[in-house]
Amino acid sequence: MARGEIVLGCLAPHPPHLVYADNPEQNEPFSEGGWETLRWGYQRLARKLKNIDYDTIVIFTPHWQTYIGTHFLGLPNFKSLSVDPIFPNLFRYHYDLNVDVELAEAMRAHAEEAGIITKMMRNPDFRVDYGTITSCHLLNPDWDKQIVTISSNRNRHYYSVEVMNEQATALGEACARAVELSGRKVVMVASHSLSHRHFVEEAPLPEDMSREHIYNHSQYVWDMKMVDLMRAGNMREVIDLMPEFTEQTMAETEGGGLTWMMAAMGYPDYCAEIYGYQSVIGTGNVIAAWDPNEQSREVVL
Ligand code: 2X7
Ligand code: FE2
Repeated sequence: MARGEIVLGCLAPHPPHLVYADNPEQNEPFSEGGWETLRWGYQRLARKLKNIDYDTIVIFTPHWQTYIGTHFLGLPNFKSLSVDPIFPNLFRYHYDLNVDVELAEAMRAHAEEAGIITKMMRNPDFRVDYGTITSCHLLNPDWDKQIVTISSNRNRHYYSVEVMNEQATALGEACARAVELSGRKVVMVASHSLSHRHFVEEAPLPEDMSREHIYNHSQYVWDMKMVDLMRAGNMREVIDLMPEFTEQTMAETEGGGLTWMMAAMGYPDYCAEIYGYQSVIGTGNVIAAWDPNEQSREVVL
């Protein structure tokens, strides 16, 4: 069997607002649009993905929070209605997703070998989190690929951001070993925003773009520092700065997604493809991709 490989890594934020603004048939609420900078960026990245040969999307989500260990979806199919607990007015999405259980089990086994506490989620009534659904929908609206979803263990809250960074690194390395031995071609996805201070009052019309802006300037400056390092191909420094960035901007990197993905990909020293940056309810969101293949790597923005 040929060695498996990670063919692309994506930083894919998941505000449910983006699905709401797209009006896909799976989502019940209706919108007049909004957040086009991010949605058009996603559409461009989704077109790139259509031209890449891969088997499985492996996604790490901060909205499946587990307190004892790291969990993996462990049944071939999950189908239900996902209602966002904070934005039920925006997100009531009928999902039907297929899981690459073999790869999920291999990742779990490698993680266990590395000393990480793990569990497979085998409850058929388990409701898949909106982070997974939103990022997967926007990256692949056809839902024609299998998925592995990995939960976010709350290391940050039990211990510290530094411990989160170390644990997510070990998990990323274990997942990379599992991919190699599986023979699969995999797209990795870290599903989260960057800075994460946000407004606590919703505009009467959520998609009223005259109300949308970043929460504060220091949050913006931090986000741009991180995006500049991504553009420069300096992911080692991004991960080294992670504890400070996460603490100062309440960043959603606290779940470990970007650290996990960068560890799995060996800290790329080539330029990230940037597909767009925009705020959603004041949070900072960048869509970025790391393409190990020099022939298909692009300067997007
Ligand atoms: O989960 C989210 C998020 N990460 C960013 C913005 C808005 C809502 O939900
Ligand atoms: Fe989130």
